[in-house]
Order: sequence, then C-alpha cells, then structure tokens
Amino acid sequence: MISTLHPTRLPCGNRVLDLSRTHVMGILNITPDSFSDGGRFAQRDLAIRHAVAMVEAGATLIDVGGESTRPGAKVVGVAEELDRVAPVVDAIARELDVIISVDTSTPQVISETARLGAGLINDVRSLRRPGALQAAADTGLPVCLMHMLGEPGDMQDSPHYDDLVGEVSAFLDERMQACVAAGIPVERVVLDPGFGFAKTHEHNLSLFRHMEALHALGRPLLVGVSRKSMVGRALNRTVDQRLSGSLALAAMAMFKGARILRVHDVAETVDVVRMIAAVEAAE
Ligand code: 8Y4
Repeated sequence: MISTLHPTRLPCGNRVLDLSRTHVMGILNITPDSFSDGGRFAQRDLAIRHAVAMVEAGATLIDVGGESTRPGAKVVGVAEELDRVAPVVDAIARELDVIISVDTSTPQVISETARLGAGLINDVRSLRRPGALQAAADTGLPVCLMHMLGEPGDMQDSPHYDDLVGEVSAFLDERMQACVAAGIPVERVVLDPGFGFAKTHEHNLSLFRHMEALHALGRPLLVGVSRKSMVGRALNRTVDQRLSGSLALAAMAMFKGARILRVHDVAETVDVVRMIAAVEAAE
C-alpha cells in the first residue's frame, strides 16, 4: 500500500477523521428525481432512513447533495437547494454519529449547513462561485476541491489535455492556493481528481492509473467513481450493473492511497476496505 506523507487527522467540525485509514463516504442525493413521488416530507424521511442504513453499513461520512450535476439537469435556486438539504443535514447531525459532507457550490448553503452541523464542504466547482471561498473559510470546516473544467452543464464531452495529470495537478494546486489566500489553512484541504468531470473515457482511465502523482500535492485524496460511466464504458454495463466494476476501482483507489471513497454501495465497499485492511495488518 502506498503510504502518504500528509497528516493523519482531519478535524471536521465536532468530529475528527482519522486519515491513517481509508473511509467510505455514502452518497445521499436529495433531488426530486432521485426518489419516487410522495412529497417533500416523504422524501426527507426516505433520505434520513437511507443515511441511517449507510451509517449502519459502515460509512463514516455521508455526502448530502441537493443539486444534480448531471449535464442538462435543471438549475436549482438557492432557496430550493437549502430547502432540500438543510432539514436532512439537521436531522443527520442530531441523530447519527457520522461526518456530514455537503455537496454544494452555493455560499448560503455552505454557511447554513455548517451552522446545522456539517463537517466537510464538498464542492465540485472547487469554491469558484462568487462568495464561496469566503463562506467556506468562515465555517472553519475542511473543503474538498475537485478537478473540473467548465460547469457540470457545459463541460465538454471531449476536452483536450496536453498533460492530463500535470494539468489536473496544476488546477488543484491553484485552487488550494486560492483557499489559503482566503484564509482556509492548507491542512483543511482534501483533493479529488474529479473522475467523470470534463474527461473522456481514456482520460478517466489514465488519470485513475496515475493518480498517485497527486500525492505530491501533500493532501489526502478523495475518489468518486462509484457507478460512473468509466465503469459502464469499460464493461458495457448499465448503471445498475456497475457494482463489481465499482468495487474493483474502490480496491485500486485504496491501494493507490486514496483516503475517502465516495460510493453508492456502502456495505459492499466497506467489506472491500475491511478485507484489504485485515491483510495489510497481518505479519
Ligand atoms: C452514475 C453514478 C453516473 C454517478 C454518474 C454519477 C463526485 C462528487 C459527484 C466526485 C466529489 C456522480 C458530487 C456525479 N461526483 N464529489 N460529486 N467527487 N468530491 N455521477 O467524483 O456521482 S456527482
């Protein structure tokens, strides 16, 4: 296993994430199209139950998102995003022993969810929206910066890179420096290669293969590949047939030193992580 040099404790609000091991982050989408009809309260209830199940299955973080990043998805207004995410963050913070990650780019959502007990800001736009850097800095929480060119809606399907790993690394370094300039200590930064964001299939595979290079930036890595198209394309599988491929990538990401795995299938991924850890702990 690749050992990384970065420190082993990440303070996340009222909890601490032990970065000497690999953690599973369960995905919790609160978008109207994610759940069948039944109204706002039924959806909230379902979301909270899903969070409970993921924590029982071994997730140490839950990533709560209220805005779809799928190309062509409807733009969600601030009030609507807050209305989806805030009650769920509030309930999880009160009821569960887990670090709440908030998948948002919206300054008001960053501030309000931090107040309600969020422990990590996960922004696929790397705090590039006006006011997002300041809002994140004011929370005192760690942030996950992810590589993406453009916006989820308009990110090209065939972007060009002369030096993929170098350009991803330079982007993350620039965003990390922007954080530091805004008052977010570098010790609070987590980095993410951004699989599936403005990358072709070949880019995704190549970046995954060479992700160790990002350890040179000195910060823990979060990897999100669960059920993504790089699995679907490599194996010719629909979204609901991508578990085995996703678990193969989870195991590989762990070997490559990733410390947080963002996944849909928590129980299965936790088994992968625990199995590898059991072997790695042997004489
Ligand atoms: C099937 C399953 C098809 C999932 C597409 C998807 C990441 C992320 C997303 C990531 C971080 C997604 C919010 C896209 N991906 N945050 N968020 N890293 N940090 N697509 O890779 O899961 S949403």
